Amino acid sequence: MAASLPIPVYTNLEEVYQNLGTSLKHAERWDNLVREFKAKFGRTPAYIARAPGRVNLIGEHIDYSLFGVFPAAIEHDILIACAPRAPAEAPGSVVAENLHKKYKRQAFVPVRKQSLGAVGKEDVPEDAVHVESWHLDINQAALGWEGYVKAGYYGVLNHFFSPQGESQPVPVDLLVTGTVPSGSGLSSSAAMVVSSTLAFLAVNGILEDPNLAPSKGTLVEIAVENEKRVGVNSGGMDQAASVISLAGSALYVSFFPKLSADTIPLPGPTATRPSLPSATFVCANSLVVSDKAVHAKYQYNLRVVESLGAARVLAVRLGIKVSPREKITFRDVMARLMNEPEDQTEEDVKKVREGLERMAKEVECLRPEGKEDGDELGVTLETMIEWSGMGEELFNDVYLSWVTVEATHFQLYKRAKHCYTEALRVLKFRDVCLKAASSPDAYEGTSVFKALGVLMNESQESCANLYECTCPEVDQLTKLALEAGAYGSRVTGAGWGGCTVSLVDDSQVDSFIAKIKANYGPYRDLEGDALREVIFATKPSSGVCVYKFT
Ligand code: NG1
Ligand code: MG
Repeated sequence: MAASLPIPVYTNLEEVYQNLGTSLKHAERWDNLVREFKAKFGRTPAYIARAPGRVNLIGEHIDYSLFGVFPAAIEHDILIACAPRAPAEAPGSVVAENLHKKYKRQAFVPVRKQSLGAVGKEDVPEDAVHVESWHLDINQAALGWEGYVKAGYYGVLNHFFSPQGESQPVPVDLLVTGTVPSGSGLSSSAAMVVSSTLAFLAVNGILEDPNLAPSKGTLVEIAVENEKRVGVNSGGMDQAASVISLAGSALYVSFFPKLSADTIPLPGPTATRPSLPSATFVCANSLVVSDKAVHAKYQYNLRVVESLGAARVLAVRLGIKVSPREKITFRDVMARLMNEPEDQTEEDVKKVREGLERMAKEVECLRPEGKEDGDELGVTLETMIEWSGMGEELFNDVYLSWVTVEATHFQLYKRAKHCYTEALRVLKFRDVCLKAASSPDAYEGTSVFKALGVLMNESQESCANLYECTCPEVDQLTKLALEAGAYGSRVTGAGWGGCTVSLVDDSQVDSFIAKIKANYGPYRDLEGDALREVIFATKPSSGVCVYKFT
């Protein structure tokens, strides 16, 4: 199981590049980081922690309904060079620099704080005991770059250093550099939080202590927890992809009954079959910023509410038992109907597939009677509450008290239909990859890539029409991608802007990019590095690693 593997710590740079599955083209960036660290802090770093961004190949907006998704790490990453400072400094104090000129030097010191109950627990009872925990100020309203560094540090402090204990965190100098574009759906935030978590684990000797070193899976859990410190309640896909991925493979991440992840090789030439056809994923940024802080966050939360509301109504319609305050998910509804299939073994996955096929039909019961298409399918809040069988007060308390939702209509049918069909597409996509890996004869020319492309296009259509998480620019980019010869093209990440991902034959990548540049308005004036920043081919990269200077 990929999640139980240890986090790789290399002492030889050649091993790092090998692990990245790419050539020495990264060497210059790593050398430059070391040079700059020496110039700023007067000594060689002790470690460099690396965490990549990710592209989601298929499986959009279903992680919070507990269905498996299929991301891959990308070559773009965050690197953090770090070293301990003289122990006379305040325990755990940090001086953080960023190679990006826009981001200014920051210094901060974690403090011990008394709080009620355990850190992060809501609804603390009156008789809760006071506990001490480490605290760092993170201004969620005006989040600076160092907020992500602090978020990563948080979990390390509170998991590994008791505020009263004898062992103290070391003072640290660190230098950050990154190539993951922010606000583009490629998860720069997860890459920042994961690399920071990793840097603090390394510099405090935790990674090399056999009694303390967390597995990759534990690092994912800590990073998901840490990301909440910057105000995002994410599903875990981004952190799992950044941590667990292996070069050349995608990651099948499942969340039911708990988070687990398996690397799945993507079709392409292998050592024994070097002549097999090869295709590449190309990310193209729509340049519409997917602003999680304002518009997209509202849309995102509304989708979560619609999904939960639809799951509750579906459970009622299908006669499934739900306890009064339970936030039942689409996955739970199916699991109860089908006797708890868990996608852990291939046999289970088969059962899940059957379940999904059934659910794609069962959701028809969510259509308001007599109404056929378009927004007509939406229901008012009053109708949703009536259909849920819960009283208004209870419904508001369970489903609406944590979020601001001002929608006049809730699209129960469309969101449910997207979720179950998208989850099924993920399993089909996974199947195509597994078949290609076990029997290269399945290729027959480029049929493997065509099959993946069809699933990507169906996903795009569902995201655009059923989940309504795209925007005109994203839809236009995917259309242009197909015209430029892609096997398939779709929105990736939360949507409402951000990036698309297209599957393109290796031999056509350059002409593909040239065609998109010529036809997508916002790219027309971009050349050289500016163009390479917004549209680029990426082979699946490997997840985190740490380089230790000896
Ligand atoms: P992005 O916006 O790409 O980071 C978000 C969520 C994911 C998932 C996707 C939609 C966060 C940190 N991540 O991804 O968990 O729900 O949207 O598939 O919010
Ligand atoms: Mg993100």
